[in-house]
Amino acid sequence: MTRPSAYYITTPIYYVNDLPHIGHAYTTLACDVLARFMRADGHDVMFLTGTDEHGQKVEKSASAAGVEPMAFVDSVSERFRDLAGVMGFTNDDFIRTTEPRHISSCQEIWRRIAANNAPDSTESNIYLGKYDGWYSVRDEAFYAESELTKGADGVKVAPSGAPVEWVEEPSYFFRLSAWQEPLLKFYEDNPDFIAPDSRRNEVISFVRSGLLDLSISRTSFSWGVPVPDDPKHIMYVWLDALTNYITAAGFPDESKPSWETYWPADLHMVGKDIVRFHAVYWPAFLMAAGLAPPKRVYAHGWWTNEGQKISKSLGNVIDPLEMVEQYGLDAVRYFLLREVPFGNDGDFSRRSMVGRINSDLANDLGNLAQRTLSMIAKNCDGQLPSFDAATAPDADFASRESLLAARGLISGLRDIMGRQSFHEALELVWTVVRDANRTIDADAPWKLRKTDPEAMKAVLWLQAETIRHIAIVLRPFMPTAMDAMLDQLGVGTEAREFSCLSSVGELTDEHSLVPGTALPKPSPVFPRYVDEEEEEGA
Ligand code: ME8
Repeated sequence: MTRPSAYYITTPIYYVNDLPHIGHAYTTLACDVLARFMRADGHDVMFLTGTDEHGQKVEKSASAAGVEPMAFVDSVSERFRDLAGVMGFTNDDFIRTTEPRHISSCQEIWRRIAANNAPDSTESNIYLGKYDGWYSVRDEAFYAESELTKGADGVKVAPSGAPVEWVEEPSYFFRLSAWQEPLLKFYEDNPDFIAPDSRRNEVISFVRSGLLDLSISRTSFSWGVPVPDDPKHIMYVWLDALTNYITAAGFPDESKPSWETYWPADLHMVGKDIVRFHAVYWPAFLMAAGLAPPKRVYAHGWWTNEGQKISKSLGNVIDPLEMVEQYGLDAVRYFLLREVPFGNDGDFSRRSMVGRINSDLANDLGNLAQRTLSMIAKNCDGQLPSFDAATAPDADFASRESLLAARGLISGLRDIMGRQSFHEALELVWTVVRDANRTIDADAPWKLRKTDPEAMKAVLWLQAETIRHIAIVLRPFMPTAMDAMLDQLGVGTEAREFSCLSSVGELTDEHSLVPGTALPKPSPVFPRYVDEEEEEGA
């Protein structure tokens, strides 16, 4: 069955024992903006996030806190639900890997993987063996000797810098080595599966270099999902965690409408550090279980803070709540997706944040809306001015060009958002914002006020209609501020979806602003940010 309108997007599920930081906020924000964009464009969206609550790391943290693991995860997973409130996230589900629905899903995927033979083999995908090797609890990952280096104090460390320990225990293995060729064929057949290209190349060369079988169970601790029929073994936390994406779609009950509608997922958004798990292990597990792999994995870059790596030990972790309190939610959402080309690493600095607020938001967009709205309030009795496309001497107005450009935005944005190129989407909208500021200067309605009031009204209407288009396409990025702008334009809440935009070359249609509509008193949506530290220094 085709499902043209469904769109299933996921964030990674976050390790429950860390405090939410800018990295978590960033991944989920990107998904939230895309989910809002797709909903506004008429898609049936399922947006999932949640917490990763099993594994040795969590068991250790609970024991350090002197509580049972379940009590520990119950209290700390709350912090990630709170983050959604702080950041304005609109996830449709929040999955916890300790939920019964997930335990049965994990055990079923295991059974199916085990029931099938590895490609070109008469042996099952899963076999019992013994793991002798290095393991990092912090990364919850196994490493080959060749991947390790000596850390500062001479002990061996993983590429992530995390310490490793030697593990020897009975373990079930997944015959990953047999999936090397099917994976390479899958990447070739699905060129959009991994993005951006740099990550795709990295993954393909990793797989080409040869895959080792993967240990997928542990016996030295118990906080996890028991392996079916052998509960001394706990499923490897990454097999457990990755399975969350199908649990939330209804697996193992494949008769559920949600399964039919949403699986395979359209997009797993992840950070670059966990691309291997999502683009190598996960499609191999799914194919081994006879299930379809997701359509796309996008691995974004990492943030540094004022040029420094963010880490607890450096004490420079950025708390999303503090950022929002200081700069405002819409500005933070805008900054994170505008400042850095999505996919690249980026640096957070106070200076660049304030720069974006004052130049892009206050000067460009805020000013554009404020100029038009305050002129309408003063000179048109607070009502949307009249405009008649048939009779207005529109050919004379530069402002009609910016309206036509604003009406063309959505088709460009659809393509750009389909590639998750968030910064490019914002740059495109800002070409129109800047253009509209230029055209209002060129038309100078403040001069027309005396010489030709009808022409002034036509210019103000054209500008107001341009702002309506801009505000509607920017709502996924800055929902609160754009709703405030649309309120000031008298646009009803039912008229803010993309179906109320038009990409055709006409100036008016049935969705256009209605002359005569009474408008509320305007107030600036983006005030300038006055940096107290700089003020004091000045
Ligand atoms: O990896 N900049 O959970 P996690 C940008 N439980 N992104 C960052 C970042 C930074 N400085 N620091 C972290 C896990 N991230 C697993 C996922 S999914 C089946 C299981 C990103 O809490 C990082 O890249 O460590 C990852 O996408 C997420 O935040 C961290 O998740």
